[in-house]
Amino acid sequence: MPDNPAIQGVREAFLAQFPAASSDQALKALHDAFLSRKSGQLTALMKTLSTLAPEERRDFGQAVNTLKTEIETAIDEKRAALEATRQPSGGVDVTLPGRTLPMGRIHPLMRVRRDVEDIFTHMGYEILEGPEVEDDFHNFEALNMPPDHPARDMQDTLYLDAPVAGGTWGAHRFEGGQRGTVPEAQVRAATLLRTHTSAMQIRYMKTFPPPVRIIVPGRVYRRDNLDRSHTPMFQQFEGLVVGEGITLADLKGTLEAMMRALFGEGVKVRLRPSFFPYTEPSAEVDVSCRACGGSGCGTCKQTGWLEILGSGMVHPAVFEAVGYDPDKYTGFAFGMGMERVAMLRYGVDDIRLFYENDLRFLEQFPV
Ligand code: 2NM
Repeated sequence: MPDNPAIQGVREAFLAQFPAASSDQALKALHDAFLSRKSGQLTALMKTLSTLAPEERRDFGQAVNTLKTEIETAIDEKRAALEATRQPSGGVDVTLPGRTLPMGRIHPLMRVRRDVEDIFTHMGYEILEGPEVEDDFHNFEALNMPPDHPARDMQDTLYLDAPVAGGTWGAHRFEGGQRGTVPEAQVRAATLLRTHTSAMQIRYMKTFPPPVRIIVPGRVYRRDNLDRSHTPMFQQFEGLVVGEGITLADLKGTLEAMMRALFGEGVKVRLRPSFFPYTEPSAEVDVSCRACGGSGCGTCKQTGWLEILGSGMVHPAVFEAVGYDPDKYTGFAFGMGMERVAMLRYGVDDIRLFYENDLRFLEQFPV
């Protein structure tokens, strides 16, 4: 009876389909096609038993059962083999090497900022930030810039609530208005985006007595259009030291220490006389050009020097505005743009690159 053509037919049909069944679903489908109670081919064969002569039934039944066992065993074994290749944690092969994720980097401006903060922390300074939205007193008035000072011009400062629409006050802008037409009370009530972090230094001096040793890093805003050397928002740090007997020599020594730490031991520093309303005397500070070593090149416009910051001895009027005794205390201050330092350090010739977040730019800096 093993040679029964009906049984042989079903067996061959199974053997033809079995090799292609290589998933749990395919094996289940195969099992159902041959063995399911309702529609399995083998079940159908079994149902023909009653149509056979009684003496044929035993052999036929045995042969069908043998095939049934063969099919079940084949399916079970393949299922077990599939299971064995599967990994324990839901199909994840934990022994495979991991995919490399792109590595984040420190932004060049933050690199500069951290370096400056380190330098001054080691010299005993406090690092603090302040509000970016300021008022007229802290940003201008207390810094010896009275209401008619040109730096308050609406051309330069981003006001959040301009005293008069169109801006008729300030030194240079007269849109149908007339200089000085805005009452001083309104000027003093203005809110604005700080144009320098000195505003926070005023807050600090109003709150704490000398001695003062602080660095204020942070975002500042100016009404500038974008070009390769201007952005309407940039970042600076300003330093302030106040005490008894602080001199210009202290300023110079501090600046030299900072420049050596930022640009290397060999850097030369020079002070040039300048003017700021909040310092007297005031000095602009140059460092020797690293691109040419001081002999003159395109970077330093053939001068051998690069302007890096502004500084000076704090003006007595500033001390008076914050309630410090100008006869007792002296101090120095400086202000420097983070972008400028980063551009010189890394040879970047367009400030906008720092704010575009183009990975092709950012990926060039160390992790
Ligand atoms: C500069 C240049 C010179 C400065 C002055 C003060 C304060 F609060 F003491 F008056 N803070 N920062 C200062 C002085 C800033 O930036 C170019």
